[in-house]
Amino acid sequence: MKVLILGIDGYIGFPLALRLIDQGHEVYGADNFYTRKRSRKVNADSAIKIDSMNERIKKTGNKIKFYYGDVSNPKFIYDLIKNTMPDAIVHLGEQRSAPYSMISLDTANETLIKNIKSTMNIIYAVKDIKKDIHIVKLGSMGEYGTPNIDIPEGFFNIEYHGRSDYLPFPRMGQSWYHMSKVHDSYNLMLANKIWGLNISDVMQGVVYGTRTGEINKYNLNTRFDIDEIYGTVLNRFASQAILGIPLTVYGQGNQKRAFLSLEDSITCLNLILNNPPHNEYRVYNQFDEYYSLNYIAGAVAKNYKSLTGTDIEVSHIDDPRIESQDHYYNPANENLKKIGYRRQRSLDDEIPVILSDLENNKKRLIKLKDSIMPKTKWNK
Ligand code: USQ
Repeated sequence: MKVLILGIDGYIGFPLALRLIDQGHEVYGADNFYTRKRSRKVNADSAIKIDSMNERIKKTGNKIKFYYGDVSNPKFIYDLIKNTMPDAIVHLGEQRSAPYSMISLDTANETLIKNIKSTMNIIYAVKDIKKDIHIVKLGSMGEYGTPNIDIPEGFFNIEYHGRSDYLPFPRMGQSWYHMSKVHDSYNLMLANKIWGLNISDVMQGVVYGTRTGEINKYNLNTRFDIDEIYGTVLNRFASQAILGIPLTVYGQGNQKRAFLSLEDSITCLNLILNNPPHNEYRVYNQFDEYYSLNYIAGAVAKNYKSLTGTDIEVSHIDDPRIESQDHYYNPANENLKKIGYRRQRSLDDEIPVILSDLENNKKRLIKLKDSIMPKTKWNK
């Protein structure tokens, strides 16, 4: 397979590239190093040192062909697709932080406009240049919000006033970032309806972890963010434990979210690439299990205690976000199981590995300490 990864420098993009080259696929990648730059702008950085893209490519034996550019620029995307003529495009190249999108009108507009534009660029370029390309688009479980009913995979049967239909499930993102992904989903759905494009729309949960089999094999790290803007919850809790500061559960901690390890995320994307839809818009809810934030904090504290013998405090701080604190949550994830997904790494497999990797990077963590406490508030 010829695969073009947009956002190849990111947390998911780079390990996915390693998995694909290891399997003998032809890998092309694009990035404008936006996350590296934005992260420095908020006085943060990857807590685990990562190589430059040149170094990364060299260490893979020059198996990745890299293009520098911005996916929200239509000319860049058209030229890129004409030059590479891939079988599949994995679009991971969007602004990926919910807190970043909530800082100001500028960052909200930047997130909405750039994210929506990038997906539209891909839709039009694929339609105009090579209609059978499989578009794998990274969406978010957060597109659904937290409704008081079960969450299906994209669509559901509904009866209303005596009539019934199979309709898109309501999407209720809780940040401008999540809303940008909601708009992407509707745009992809329409692109399939009018031009028959082959689309896998991936509603991914919160990813945790520092490693995959190929990160170990090639000895090449992926970035790992722990700051209030780019760090996600479990990765942040693990770094707080290593720094000896109380874990920052926002609000009551009964909020439930869907989670999966980095290894499982890469395996799922690989399965999706190997099972392309034909003239279909297909939705996958990509997660392994769902947990409350209290459970996640407890799992980090428990693993920290068994590694070090030391207790770590779990604190409940004012929730900077507007989100339900205690709610029903029951999302489905059958579509990935149907194409062969089985969990490879559980929470208790992965947390000790994360803690040990972070312990080895403690000096970097100490430098990032000031970026941890949340400053971005939804209701400001
Ligand atoms: N949270 C805490 N303490 C923290 C950080 C977060 O309690 O120190 C809570 C948040 O309030 C939220 C939950 O943990 O309820 C998840 O927050 P997060 O920052 O880990 O994840 P989120 O902002 O939802 O976004 C992340 C990724 C995004 C992806 C999404 C999947 O940044 O790209 O789309 O996870 S999902 O959460 O399913 O929408």
